[in-house]
Amino acid sequence: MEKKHLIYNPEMECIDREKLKAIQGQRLRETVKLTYENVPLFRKRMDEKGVKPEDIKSVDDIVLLPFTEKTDLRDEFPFGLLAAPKSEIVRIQGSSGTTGKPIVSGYTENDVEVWTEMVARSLAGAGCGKDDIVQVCYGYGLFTGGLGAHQGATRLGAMVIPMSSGNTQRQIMMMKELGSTILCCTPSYATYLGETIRDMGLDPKKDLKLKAGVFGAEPWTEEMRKRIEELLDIDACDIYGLTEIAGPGVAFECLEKKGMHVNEDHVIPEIIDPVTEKQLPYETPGELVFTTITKTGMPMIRYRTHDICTLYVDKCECGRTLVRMGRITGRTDDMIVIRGVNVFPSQIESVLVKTNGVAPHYVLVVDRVNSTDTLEVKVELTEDMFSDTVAHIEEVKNYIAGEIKSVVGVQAKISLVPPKSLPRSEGKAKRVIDNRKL
Ligand code: DLL
Repeated sequence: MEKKHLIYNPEMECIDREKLKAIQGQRLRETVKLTYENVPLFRKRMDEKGVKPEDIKSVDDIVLLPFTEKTDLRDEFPFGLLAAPKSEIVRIQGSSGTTGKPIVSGYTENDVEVWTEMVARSLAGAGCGKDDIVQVCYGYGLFTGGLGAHQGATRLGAMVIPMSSGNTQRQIMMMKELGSTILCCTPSYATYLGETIRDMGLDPKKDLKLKAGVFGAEPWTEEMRKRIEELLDIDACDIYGLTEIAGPGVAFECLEKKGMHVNEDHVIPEIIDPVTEKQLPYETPGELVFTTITKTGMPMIRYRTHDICTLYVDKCECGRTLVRMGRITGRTDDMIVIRGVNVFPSQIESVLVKTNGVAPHYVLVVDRVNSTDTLEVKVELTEDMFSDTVAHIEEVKNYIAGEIKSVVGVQAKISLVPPKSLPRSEGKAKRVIDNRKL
């Protein structure tokens, strides 16, 4: 059957690529000037490289610019990277699961507008319009998922049900009673919802009105897509984003489901070799780097996402000319995403080194049980503690679980193992065993 494609902003989404390049060049020049004049760290880096804003003449000159890293956001926390006066910032959003200083980004009214448009495009890509009922089960709060999807759906004139995350029975009841047609949540939660719906004896074809889902915030696979589509009888589309750039909507899939269109009139994507830091051509996998070209609050120049993927430039059947990014196939750092929460092994290590009775030898085992990500922390006891009472060992276990929950934001199973029982490696320690099939 011929697919009907809804395009929110055809003028931009289907733009001639030469015209797009010219717009990108102009916007890049403005962003570099704004950032150079207002962000001391960026000015210092540019000066060190001997590059002046005037040297940036077209989008191809982007390679002259310095990179920005997540650590820069931490070091400059909270407002050091703002290019606008604090009084112009109307929203703070933050990233999940970071220790101590979180990653936060400040958005001006303009930035919220840009982001809203990007999500509106994304939801339209999955077939959402004014008559739809959008159930948002991404968390509302600092995390960009809930508010982001909410804003985009509102922009389309759809009816929004701001459920936020959790409370599965209630989600299903509302979905059924209100007749939700579009579902927004993480792919793992979509699977769980689907399985629960089936366990309850409901038949999505008869009992629900869902037609599509917009799922992201964590890596997923084609197999998961098939499973979700079967369980819920819907089209499942991928959506990508990150707090530092604009939350969900940086890139989105249309109903062709052949990769996510990057909103290139707002962000310039690049793929680089993570070691040499050289730009790579289309269709070559590498690390994804973004430069924002319409943001005014906290613009990001060549922000290294550490996500690995491939960009494709061939035209999509839907008519959009924007490049598409394939699925995220891994990361160049050691970050893992557990139930949508970004977790770094170093955060867990920071808890373990402060705990009496355990040695800093540990392994994190990540798995997916009944569609839910699980985390097991295996850590070695010290010789002294190994011969201690069972009650005392249990106390240590509970303490570690509590600390990890509060620092990382994820419930973990703690397994205390005998001294020297975990494998030692000669090179870089392998801290993470990810058994999820990605
Ligand atoms: O996860 C924003 C978002 C919300 C995207 C809702 C989509 C839907 P952060 O919490 O800052 O922002 O985490 C960003 O999550 O660098 C990726 O590693 C991962 N990620 C996000 N979307 C996808 C996706 C939100 N579709 C980090 N596929 C990113 C794979 C994803 N990984």
